[in-house]
Amino acid sequence: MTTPIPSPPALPLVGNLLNVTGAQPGESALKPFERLADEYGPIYCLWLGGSERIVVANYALFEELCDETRFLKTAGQALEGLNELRNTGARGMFTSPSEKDPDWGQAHRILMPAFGPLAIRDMFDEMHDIASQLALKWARLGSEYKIPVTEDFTRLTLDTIAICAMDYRFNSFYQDEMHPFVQAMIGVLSEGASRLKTPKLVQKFMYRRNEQLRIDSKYQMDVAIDLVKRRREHPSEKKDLLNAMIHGKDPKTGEGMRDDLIAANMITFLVAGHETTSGLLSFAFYYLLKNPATYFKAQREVDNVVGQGKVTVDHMKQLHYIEAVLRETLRLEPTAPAFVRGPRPENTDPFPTIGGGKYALKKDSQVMCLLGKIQRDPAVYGEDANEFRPERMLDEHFNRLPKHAWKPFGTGMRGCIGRPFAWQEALLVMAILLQNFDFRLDDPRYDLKVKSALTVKPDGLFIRSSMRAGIT
Ligand code: MNH
Repeated sequence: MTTPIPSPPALPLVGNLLNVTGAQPGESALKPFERLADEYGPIYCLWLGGSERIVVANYALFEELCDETRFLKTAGQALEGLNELRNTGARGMFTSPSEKDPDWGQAHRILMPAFGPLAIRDMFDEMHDIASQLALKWARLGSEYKIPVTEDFTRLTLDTIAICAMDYRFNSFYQDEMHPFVQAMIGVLSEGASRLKTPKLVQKFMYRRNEQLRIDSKYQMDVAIDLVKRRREHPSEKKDLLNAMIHGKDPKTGEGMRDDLIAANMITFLVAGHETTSGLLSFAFYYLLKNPATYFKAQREVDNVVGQGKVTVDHMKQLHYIEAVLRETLRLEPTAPAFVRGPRPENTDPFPTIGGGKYALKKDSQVMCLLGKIQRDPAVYGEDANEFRPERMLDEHFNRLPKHAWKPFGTGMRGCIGRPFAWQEALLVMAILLQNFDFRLDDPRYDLKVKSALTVKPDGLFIRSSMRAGIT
């Protein structure tokens, strides 16, 4: 016998929409979902946009969902929505609805080595180049400059992924106006975020916004296709993601990728590869500056490991405390704050369940995993689960956590392909900045406020820097 999944009362037409749209300014868009978990428990069910959506908010249930023999990434409608936004038949890896999709399989097999440890190591010098531009900017502007942390980190991560992926310089540090491609990308992303809150029927009548969306997404795709064509006409030896896609052959079929698929994936990397990492760096600075003991430990580690010389790729694996800081930051503030799992379609069990058989699911159930709750589960992290304590993420503890207790990069076959990329970039930037500057909050009373689009970032966070003595 199964138990019904708890559910807040739904209204006619809008279902539970009003239960989940109540985020206050400064709160994550997922905060209302977290409050519902406090009220209804670690699993509950909502009626949204004409379909059922189950939400899971503790570790025990999440652990079951991570079992790849029973569950997999699904989000049929939501992912198709994102594809429609891009206005292209070709799907990038992220928005592919299924690992059975041949385009996903091909891209996955061709790109795995291009995102592997050796390839990422080769990208270090370019990452260093962009990180130095940021350090130079902050040095030149001096302590009078009220650093808009998130904006400057977004310039950094965007320029980094663009140069590493396709040898293109946005030069975001040298202009106030964002590059037109970036403006189009932001247009598509923010429209996508606001659509999550708008009923489908209403969307149909937003003529002006729909037209702008069409223009932005077409522009994005045109630029990306053009980049592919130009690279084909003017080949280069560079080991970047674009060349990996242009020259790579699928080991399974022997085939190469189509141009529209290369373009769609290029856009995917630019989007998926910058907001999340920028949020990570911004939150890390917030937590370090709010917890000075951790800040000094991190700074001391950089002084011990790197000293006053150039930060090199071999330093990266020695920055254990900073690595723990980044892990703890993503535990508390997973910048991609949720993902969706569902029963494996090929499973023969016609009655999938969750909760050790307690709750019945449907074959096509979509279960949203609320990382912000799961990664703060006191059953795993103890009573101080809400506190920033990087020590608990040092290797000796981290490696002993339950297998799925830390999943900011997703899980299973469809987990984040860019994780080694993001990790190297974040470690490098932390090292360069802590080595060269002392930082403080612009307003010591600032308490964390967040802004969500498709990802989550701090809102209104400003810091000040001063050059450290003895360092040029
Ligand atoms: Mn990334 C998938 C988080 C950096 C490219 N990424 C995912 C998923 C999460 C995620 C979570 C799984 C989503 C789901 O199950 O629906 N990603 C992050 C975070 C960071 C990040 C928190 C940085 C911090 N991601 C990057 C970078 C790139 C990238 C950098 C590219 C350069 N991510 C991807 C791609 C996928 C993905 C591509 C889809 C992989 C697949 O479906 O096979």
